[in-house]
Amino acid sequence: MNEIFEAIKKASVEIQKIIDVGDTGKSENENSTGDTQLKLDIASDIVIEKIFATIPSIKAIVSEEQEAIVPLNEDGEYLIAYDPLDGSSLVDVNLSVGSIYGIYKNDFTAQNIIAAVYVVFGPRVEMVVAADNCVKMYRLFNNSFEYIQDITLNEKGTITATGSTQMCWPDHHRILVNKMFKDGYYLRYSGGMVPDLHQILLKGGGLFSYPGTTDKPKGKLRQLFEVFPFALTYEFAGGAASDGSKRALDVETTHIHDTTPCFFGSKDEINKVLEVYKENV
Ligand code: FDP
Repeated sequence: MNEIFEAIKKASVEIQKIIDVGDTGKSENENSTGDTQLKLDIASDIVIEKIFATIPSIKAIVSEEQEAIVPLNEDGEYLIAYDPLDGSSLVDVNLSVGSIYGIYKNDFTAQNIIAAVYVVFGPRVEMVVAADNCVKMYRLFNNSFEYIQDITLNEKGTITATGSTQMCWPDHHRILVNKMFKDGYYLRYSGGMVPDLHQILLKGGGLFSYPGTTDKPKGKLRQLFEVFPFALTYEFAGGAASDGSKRALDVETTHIHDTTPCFFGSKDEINKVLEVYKENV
């Protein structure tokens, strides 16, 4: 799998250059989930596909920005689902964005994800690799990624980050979040899944949630490109991930662009979610 991690590093160096100097405007296209694509989304997607196409061990890829699976090598062993530039609504205000990669075997299902990588493009570029039951962080220095540290979550954290608008939260979600504030949790939500989850991982723990809402009962975040890669990362870091009633990595996928409500955190916070949600899901 090392050649895949190396390919992601190479793509990330290119994407950083595109973010630095590229046009941050909207394109005229929509992706399969109905989001208007930015020119940067499309440019990043092209970079990744080109680089992955040179790796013989990759059987097929699917991008959050594309409708269908792209076959690459019949004899390849790995399948990759990726979101080339997540959090694109933050690009024009210069907040951090990121790329997310889920590496699967056999088929694109939660049971078959074996590794995950995300890259944060912030004041610094950091890459986090979840593989072989551990989570390792690297930082970009002069076009090369250097190992910085392993990441492990505490049993309980101090941060809460929750998506959508309160107007669309179900009552039990409001109860959960209010309880966390009463218990002293800090609100930390930038609106970018990658930096928000990265912050919780590096600060030892907490909860990131994107619940099912009145306007999006199945949540907003996509299973293959966003939820499963982070679920694996949180589990490998000693935390947990859920859809509100079960382990996120037990969620079934019927279509590559399926979404699911999702919760990622330290074990203590995920237990709180399950307690509050058990009466209501
Ligand atoms: P964005 O729409 O900017 O691409 O993946 C979608 C995402 O961002 C996540 O990065 C982020 O966590 C979430 O949507 C934010 O959604 P809300 O604005 O509804 O909270």
